[in-house]
Amino acid sequence: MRIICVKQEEKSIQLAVLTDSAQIYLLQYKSFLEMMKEAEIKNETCLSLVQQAIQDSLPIEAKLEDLTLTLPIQPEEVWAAGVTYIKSRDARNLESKATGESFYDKVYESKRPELFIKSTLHRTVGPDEPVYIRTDSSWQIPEPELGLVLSSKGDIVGYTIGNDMSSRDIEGENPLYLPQAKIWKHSCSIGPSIRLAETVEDAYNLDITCRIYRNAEMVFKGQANTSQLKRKYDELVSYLLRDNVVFDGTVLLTGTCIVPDEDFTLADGDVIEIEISGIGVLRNPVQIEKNYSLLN
Ligand code: DO4
Ligand code: MG
Repeated sequence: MRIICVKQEEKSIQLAVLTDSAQIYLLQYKSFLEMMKEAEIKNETCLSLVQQAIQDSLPIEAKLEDLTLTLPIQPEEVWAAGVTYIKSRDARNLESKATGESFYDKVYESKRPELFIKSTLHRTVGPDEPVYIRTDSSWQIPEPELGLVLSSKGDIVGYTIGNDMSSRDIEGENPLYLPQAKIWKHSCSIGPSIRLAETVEDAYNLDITCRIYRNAEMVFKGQANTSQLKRKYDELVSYLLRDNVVFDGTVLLTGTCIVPDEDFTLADGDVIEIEISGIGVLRNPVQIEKNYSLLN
């Protein structure tokens, strides 16, 4: 059972459910957050609200491909975990030209995970919206990641796909530059759906595929599986909750397990596709923002 958000005329949005048999039912909620609130008030799960709604209505005629989807949730904050897969640890060591035991080696093994704030709602885009590349970086990649959709108490209510767009040269130059290597306008995308947690059989066995196209030709393809994750989701969430304020609908990205080759950098006009089994395909074109301001 997947929740999508459909863009309708006059820019209004409508929540809907996509069943495993590809039927689409409109829900009475304007947003995932509104549905979460109602589930909390009624002391029910989002799944039971959705099941009741399906029972009481008929699917719409339109197919998924006929609809314009938008962000499936409007998260106030998107957080991310780092160096949770061996692939990421090795990539960080390479880009920072680490010699001997590095901070990345240490954090991969440490009890405390690396967590950082990745994005806010206004920096985050949904399916088919452009992600931007920085104008002051010459080594940029998408990071395909499984996203946990959380309640304010830290319950995992669903799973989505996230793209943690990253600048490898800025990150590699100095780890203190991490916020600049990770956060800028349109540097994060989320979607296309949220699979409700109760409908995921095994969240540690999800295939992740990333494809990048340039002039309609595939220039990169990488595949991995969440079984390769070094940590547990609850462990990441428990550190996020420590002495913190977590909003309903916070998305926590769980780290990248796919990294393009060393000589690859994104270019204006590329198209990124990230697919996770049971969630869908998050597709975003890559752009340089037209009205950027570079001060020096
Ligand atoms: O330490 C840098 C960030 C790593 C990251 O974003 C990841 O592993 O996905
Ligand atoms: Mg990442």
